[in-house]
Amino acid sequence: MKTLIVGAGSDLGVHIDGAHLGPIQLLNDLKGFYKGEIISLVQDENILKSRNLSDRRKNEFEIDKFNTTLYKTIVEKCKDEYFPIVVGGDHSIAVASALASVKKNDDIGIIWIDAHTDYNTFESTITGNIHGLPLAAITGYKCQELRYFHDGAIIQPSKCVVVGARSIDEAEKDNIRYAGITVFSTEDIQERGVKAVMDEAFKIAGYRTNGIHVSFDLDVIDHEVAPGVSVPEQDGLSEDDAMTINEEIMKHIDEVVSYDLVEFNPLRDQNRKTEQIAVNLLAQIIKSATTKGKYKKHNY
Ligand SMILES: [Mn+2]
Repeated sequence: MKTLIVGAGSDLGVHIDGAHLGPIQLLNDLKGFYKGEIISLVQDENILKSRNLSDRRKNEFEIDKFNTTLYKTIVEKCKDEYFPIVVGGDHSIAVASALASVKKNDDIGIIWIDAHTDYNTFESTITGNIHGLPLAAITGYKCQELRYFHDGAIIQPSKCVVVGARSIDEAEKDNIRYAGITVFSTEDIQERGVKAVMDEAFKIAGYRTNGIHVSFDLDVIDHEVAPGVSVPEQDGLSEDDAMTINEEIMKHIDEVVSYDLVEFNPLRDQNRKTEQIAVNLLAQIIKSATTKGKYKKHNY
C-alpha cells in the first residue's frame, strides 16, 4: 500500500516548548530511507503561545485551527488508498489524525500507547494542557470544542484501549470509568507480558470494526531511556518492550488503518536517544505498511 507521512509540528497542546520541532528532525532522518510522499505541516510561528498553567483552555483556538488543516489534509489525500503515518507534534494532533481515519473508515477501534490516558476534559484538567484531552475528544467524552471540524462518527469507548499508562489524574480516572474505555497499565504489561496485552488490545479494538487506529506516544517508554518528550514519566517501558509493541502492530498491520508517532521533543532529548528510537519505530511501520494489503477483517 502507498504510504503518506504527515508531519504535524505543533506543541500548542503543552506548556513546554519543542514538540513542534519533532517531525522536522525525524523526517530529515528518514530522508534516505523513505521514498514515499510527505506533507509537512508546522504551526504558525507568529502564534503567541500560552504557557500559563492557570489557563485551562490553553491555545484552544490555535489548536483547532491547526487540527482543522491537518484533518482536511488527511481526509482529502486519503481518498486514494493511502496508509497515513502522522508524526507529531504533541498528542493534541491525534484528535485530527484519529478522526480523519474515522471519516474514511467509519467504524474503527483505537489503541493508544501512552504513559498517560489523555482522558481529561476542560472541566477536569489540572494543567490546561490540551495534549491531556485528545482521547476523551476522539471517543466522544465531552470536549466537543476539540472536534468541531469533524462531521462523522466518533470512536466507541468500548473499542478504545490504552496500553502502558502509569500517570492518571484522579478526576481522569472517574472519566475513564464513566466512559468505559480499557486501560492496561505498565504493571499489567509487567505481569502479563507485552504480547499478551497487545493481543488483548487488538481483540478489543478490532471487535466488529473496520480497522484500528494506533497512536504511539513516546512517553510510554521510561524517562531515562527516552528523555526527549515534553512530559517524561518514570517506571516506563524498556526500549525492547517498545519495539515489541511495534512488532505486534506490524503482525496485525492488515487490521491497522492509520498510525501516529507523537511527542518527540528534540529540545529535551539527550544524545539523540529518543530520536533514534523514534526513527526505528517509524522505519518499521513504514516498511510494514508498504507491504500491507487492504484491510482484512479478523474474526475475534
Ligand atoms: Mn499522550
